[in-house]
Amino acid sequence: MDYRFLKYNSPAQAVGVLTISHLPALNALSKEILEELDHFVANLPEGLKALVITGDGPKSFVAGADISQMAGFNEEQGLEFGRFGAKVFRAIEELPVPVIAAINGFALGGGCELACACDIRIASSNARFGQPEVNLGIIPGFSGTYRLAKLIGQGYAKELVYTGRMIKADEALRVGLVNHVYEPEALMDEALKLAADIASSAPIAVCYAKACINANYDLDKSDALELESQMFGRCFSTEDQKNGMQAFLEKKTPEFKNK
Ligand code: CO8
Repeated sequence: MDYRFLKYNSPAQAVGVLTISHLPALNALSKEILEELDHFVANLPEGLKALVITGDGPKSFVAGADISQMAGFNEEQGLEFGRFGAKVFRAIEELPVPVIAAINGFALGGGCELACACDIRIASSNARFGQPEVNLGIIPGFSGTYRLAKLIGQGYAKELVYTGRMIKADEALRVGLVNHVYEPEALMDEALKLAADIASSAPIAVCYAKACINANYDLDKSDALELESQMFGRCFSTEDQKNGMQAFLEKKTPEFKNK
């Protein structure tokens, strides 16, 4: 598929950067962009071990879902669009590789929800976050009522969702919505450093760890702990575990083969 709204490049081995690009609408998510994202996550580049998602330009990560497209929706179209967005974001959340959102400006509505579907969020100091849907007569529809509340707690999520208030990067950091805040010109370098650090870890182990942490959404304590034991055990069937432990014992740097 040729992408019109997505740019992909691989600036370092096993690290990819996916840029959402629709500058005239501050990278707002249209149906077409969601379709491209859907295709991208179903056809992940081979050998990828960490993915960075960002928005094009200095001003916006993603300014929400495309309001001009949604304005004329009826109930059925709203449901269909909401379900499609939720499916795509879930696929991002469940990718076998970690995803870092490098939030370079507005992350509003569907943009904030996209960031929440990523594993790790880092932001530039000019980033702005919010769920302004109630000011448009709708609610967060791409799983924002679910993931935002899981991430920052019900109380703060409710305040943001009920008021539509925008918060700055320092507040997002304080409430745990993002892990780190950097100056705008440093953001991508920091995202790439983090991605490279992740990519140097044993990929199967990272993938299993992600699956276990994500499973906390669905499983009760006993099942979650059992899943962790199962995945822990499965690590011992990999060559990477043998190499990793042998390298430690021989005081060498391990070379992981993703096997
Ligand atoms: N959709 C479409 N176009 C947009 C959007 C958007 N979300 N955001 C910005 N744009 C467009 C503007 O219309 C404008 O276009 P034009 O130049 O043609 O007038 C251009 O981008 C630049 O925007 P502004 O001139 O407004 O730039 P400012 O710097 O003055 O303001 C803001 C930037 C604050 C980001 C402002 O543009 C804004 O408030 N945007 C809307 C933010 C918003 O409400 N987002 C939530 C959308 S709803 C949503 O995401 C729901 C997700 C779940 C959907 C479920 C389906 C049912």
